[in-house]
Amino acid sequence: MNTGKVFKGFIQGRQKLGKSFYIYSEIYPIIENGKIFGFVFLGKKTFERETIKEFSVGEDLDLITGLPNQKVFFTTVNTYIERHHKPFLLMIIDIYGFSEISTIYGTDFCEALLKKIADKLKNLIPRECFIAKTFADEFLIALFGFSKEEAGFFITKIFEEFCQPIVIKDKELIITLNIGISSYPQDGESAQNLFTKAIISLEWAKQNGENTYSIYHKETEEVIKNSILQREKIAQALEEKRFFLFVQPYYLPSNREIAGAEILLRIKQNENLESIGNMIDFLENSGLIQKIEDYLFEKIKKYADKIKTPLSINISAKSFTSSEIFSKLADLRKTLGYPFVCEITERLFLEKDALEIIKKIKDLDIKIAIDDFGTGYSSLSYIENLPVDIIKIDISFVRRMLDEPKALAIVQTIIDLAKKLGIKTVAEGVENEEQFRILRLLMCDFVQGYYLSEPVPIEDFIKDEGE
Ligand code: G
Ligand code: MN
Repeated sequence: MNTGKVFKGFIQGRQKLGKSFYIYSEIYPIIENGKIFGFVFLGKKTFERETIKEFSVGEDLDLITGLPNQKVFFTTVNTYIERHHKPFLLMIIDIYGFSEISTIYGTDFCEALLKKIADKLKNLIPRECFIAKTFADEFLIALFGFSKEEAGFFITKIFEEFCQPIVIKDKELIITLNIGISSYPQDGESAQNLFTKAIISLEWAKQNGENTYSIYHKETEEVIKNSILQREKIAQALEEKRFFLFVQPYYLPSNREIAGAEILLRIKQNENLESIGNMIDFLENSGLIQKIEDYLFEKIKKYADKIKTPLSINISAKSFTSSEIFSKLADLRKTLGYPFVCEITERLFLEKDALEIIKKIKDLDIKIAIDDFGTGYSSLSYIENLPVDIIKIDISFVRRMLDEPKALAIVQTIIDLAKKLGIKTVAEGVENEEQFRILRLLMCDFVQGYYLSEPVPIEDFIKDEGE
């Protein structure tokens, strides 16, 4: 007979009156001819909560919540697989924006929060199931006996429970979650495999916003793997400072003089330069956009006294959900010394406090341009009520306006309307002489596009300006 320890640590129990107790336990499988045919439980002693810390050295238990850790979870799950071969679900629950909560409220608060969450989850899970915690902010649950079809019931219960605010030190907080799920035996044959699949599902859920869950599907794996690769690629590019500032001017149609210049970021990948424009959704959802904007602001400040042309800077609508952006913009405004333009897309108008945000930017003496106008959530009430300075007519209208009368009518109407409202217009993506001439006839205030200049490295732009 051969025995190997499966679990060593504390199991929490609850008395009828609600007082917790702990049992120090060791669980040994009894293995014969390579097969487990039973377990030996060694319950040693009960402890008060206060004394538990001395014993839980972190080897098997999570020090904050007292739950078993990931290692124990894996062993328990693998043992269940070996012993029962029965279906179950592996679930990872992640707290949305935990690092922000930790920045705002501090470590003590977060430890208390994790304990409360652990308690809530413990009360929710069926008795025969197993809960543990990773070293990060995720909880692991093995729903023994559950199939994919039965997952919905349990998930609903979790989301319902977490609609209630959690109270810590007089503060009320509603936290949101993401859940990733994989199932045995379809998605993997070991705890480790199932964990990887659940992580993939969790990533998928995270990309769909707060309070979402995802059950593993082979088809989503490719998408998620790509986005994980992409995130690593971008994080690495940031680390290695492979982001470069490019500048694309916009011009006065009357004399083709430069009126301003838009800053665009490019990532260098094996000698190729990639725009970040098509990754915005991804960058926003992965939280990388903040890091990139910080980098951008620092770089612009470095060049501030060398550039004579007024600058336009693209800012993601998501950035305005945190108030930090306003101090960053104020700082940049001070360094540049003139009212630069902040380009935002119509997505910002989906924020419930869009008006507040726009006013705050204007209060910093910064101009506002609506980028890619006409493709998102354009509404006449926005341009009537919001103090917008510039409208950038989207490239898709400019590209089609010579062939499609409707596109031309839209371009003309945007220009006329803007003029009546005292808003300037920039036509994006002007690629040829004909488009340029039409826009000049329509009295578009500024034009931008490959016809006049492609984006150029900022160093070259500065050099040209100096000549
Ligand atoms: O979303 P925003 O409008 O900021 O995106 C600008 C992007 O448009 C840049 O990546 C830039 O390279 C690209 N761009 C600029 N001018 C032209 C143009 O004339 N034609 C095309 N196809 N793209 C352009
Ligand atoms: Mn832009």
